[in-house]
Amino acid sequence: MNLIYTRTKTIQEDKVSGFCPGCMHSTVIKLIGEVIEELNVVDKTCCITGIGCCGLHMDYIAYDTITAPHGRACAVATGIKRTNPESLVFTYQGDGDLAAIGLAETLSAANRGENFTVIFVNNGIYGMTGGQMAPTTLIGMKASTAPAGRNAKEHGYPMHMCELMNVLTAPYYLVRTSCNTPANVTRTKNAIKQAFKNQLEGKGFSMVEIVTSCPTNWGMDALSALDFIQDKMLAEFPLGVIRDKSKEAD
Ligand SMILES: Cc1ncc(C[n+]2csc(CCOP(=O)(O)OP(=O)(O)O)c2C)c(N)n1
Repeated sequence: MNLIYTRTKTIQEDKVSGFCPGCMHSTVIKLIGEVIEELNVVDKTCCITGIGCCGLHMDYIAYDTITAPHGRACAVATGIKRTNPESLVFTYQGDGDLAAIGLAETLSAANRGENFTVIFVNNGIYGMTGGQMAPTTLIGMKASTAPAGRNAKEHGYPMHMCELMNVLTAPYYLVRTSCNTPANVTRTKNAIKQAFKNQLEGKGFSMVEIVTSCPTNWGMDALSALDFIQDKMLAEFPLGVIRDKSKEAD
């Protein structure tokens, strides 16, 4: 029999994922691991995780991780990358971590054009703490802190992080993908690989925003959550390359 797939060695075999059914953190972690392995940089990779479900994978991956205080992943990554310029450094953050408590650190690192990669897992809600409203929660979407649904007058509008960064001069590569279909999973892997390659070539700051689901806190089963991504999340957060400086004329 031909071997057509093997599990990435960056995920330890004897550990079991603690993610809820339908949670896409495990998909994204697998993709990151495959890319790290394909680029042959397992031994020089350091992941800075945010606080939240996004940090749960640190127990079962085979490359180095550091957990930053809530929201401070980009500040910690700045220090790690500047002192270890040969390492592949990336942050792995949820929307609460990256766009709420960590907004200043995130935008400041992007504005400085730090040479690391941000993997931003946007599930539209605070996952770990029980479904509080995040900056990316959709209008009308219920959250434990907005039981009647988000309304713009009281809570403001969903925040588009790629577009916000796109007004800054420094960022090199800004892309939004999803994992709701097999084709989008492949696109996400390609985007992560491109972002990591940019860093290894010293090009500066890249962010891959991945629109995902949180079936548990959305109050849905995993399949309904896929429909919700397609119909609602992607209407608010359109997929595509927002900036790619490698394609710009000199
Ligand atoms: C300074 C601080 N404030 C609040 C918390 C509580 N807290 C833990 S995780 C979390 C939200 C995480 O949500 P998100 O970043 O969207 O990640 P997810 O769990 O959805 O992956 C919060 C508010 C904390 N740990 N530290």
